[in-house]
Amino acid sequence: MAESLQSNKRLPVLYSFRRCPYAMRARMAINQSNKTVELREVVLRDKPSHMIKLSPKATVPVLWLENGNVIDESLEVMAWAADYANWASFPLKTFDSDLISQNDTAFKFHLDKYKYPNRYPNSNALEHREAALDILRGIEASLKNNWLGGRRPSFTDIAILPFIRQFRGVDAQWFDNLKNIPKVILWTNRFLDWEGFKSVMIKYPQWKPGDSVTTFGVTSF
Ligand SMILES: N[C@@H](CCC(=O)N[C@@H](CS)C(=O)NCC(=O)O)C(=O)O
Repeated sequence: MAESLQSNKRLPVLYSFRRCPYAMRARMAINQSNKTVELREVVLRDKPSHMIKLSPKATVPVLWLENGNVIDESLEVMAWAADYANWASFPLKTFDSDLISQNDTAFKFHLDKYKYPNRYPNSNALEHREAALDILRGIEASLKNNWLGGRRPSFTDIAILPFIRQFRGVDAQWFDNLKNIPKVILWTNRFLDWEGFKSVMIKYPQWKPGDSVTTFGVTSF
């Protein structure tokens, strides 16, 4: 690895934040592809000026490609990674755009109001929990196998499960004992146990300019 770093060619750089669900899905997709990136762990209240220069909207993840192009939407980072995926064993391309956009709009909306009641004093957290649960009841009906895409985690699973993990995390005991979404409960817990998830949750210190390169990606599975 040291040799390639000494050459002129640098790796693509991923600005990421460990606990961000958008960054998680980007990291999982990269980890399931045959790509390697340089990981730069961001602290949201102290973002690197280089990241903001690349992407003034200043959300993570941000991917800075070798050719200078910038990808600053997590689904697009996933799509970039998926082009290089090992299709034979990983159906990363299985893509349910309706489920993903429902997740990124309605589910995320209700999740935030349930998870952060202090930020939304005029909202009723439990009403939003119920609305989010209603969405999960719909997913319950779509879950025919261990994963939405079949026997292995698909693009769609990876795109939405980090958010369902957050929903569960507010009150895991309540979630795990819900009676009407048994498949969703098993699916969410299967995700938490999945090596492809656990391996992207390793902790890294905050990146600072001048730090040595932290490589990320290319796992065998
Ligand atoms: N649509 C963006 C959303 C990314 C996003 O909102 N990330 C959050 C962290 S989870 C963020 O960076 N927020 C900026 C901040 O908190 O300063 C994507 O999919 O990449």
